[in-house]
Amino acid sequence: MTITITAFERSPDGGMGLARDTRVRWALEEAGLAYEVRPVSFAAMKEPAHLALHPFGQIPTFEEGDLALFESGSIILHIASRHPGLLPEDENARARAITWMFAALNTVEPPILEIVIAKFIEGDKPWSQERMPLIKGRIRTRLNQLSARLGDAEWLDRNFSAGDLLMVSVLLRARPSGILDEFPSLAAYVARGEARPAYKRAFADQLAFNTARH
Ligand code: GTB
Repeated sequence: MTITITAFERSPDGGMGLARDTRVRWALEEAGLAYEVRPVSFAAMKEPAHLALHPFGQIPTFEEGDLALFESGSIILHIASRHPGLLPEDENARARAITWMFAALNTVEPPILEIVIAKFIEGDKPWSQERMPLIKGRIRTRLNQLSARLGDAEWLDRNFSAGDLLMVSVLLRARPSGILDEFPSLAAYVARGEARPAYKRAFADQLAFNTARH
């Protein structure tokens, strides 16, 4: 059965890989699965056909046969649960890897998203600059804690897992602000993720997609 995901017709980041289809592409590449990408415009995202797939009118979505999913974390958990390479066999190690997936999405990504919102959506508001130190402080707290836990390990829990895939994807969104580079061990962790052949393929494909004519 063909796997089809959706992505921005043209990502506002011009192919920097920061939109959430990149993490799904990466998981599919790690699992060795072929897939197709359907571009969706901002207008089409809010139309009934896309809303039937994604109730919040966003990307990415995932379709395979009768199954349609939204939410990048759920899509990656689905891929990782059915294909080897992204979750350990051992039950407890698997539960810990899934815990890191949730930690990436629920604990580390929210403060990082705040800075993106403050810069790009609320940048013209009079209070935007005043909020910046607070937002940066919250990000630094999380990255301090994460870097303390990672220590000098290669990955968060022994072998690379979907937990690392999501954590690296989330941390990448902190790089444009310069905050990631304040934490050399996390910057090196992200670089290890980016060096994986599956990530490189996913990144190159999204870049080509975002610079192509559809
Ligand atoms: N929780 C959902 C998930 O994990 O799948 C969040 C999905 C989401 O936020 N999708 C965004 C979207 O469709 C794209 S990724 N937005 C359109 C809308 O809501 O109308 C967020 C994103 C957008 C742009 C950049 N960028 O240009 O750098 C990066 C990330």
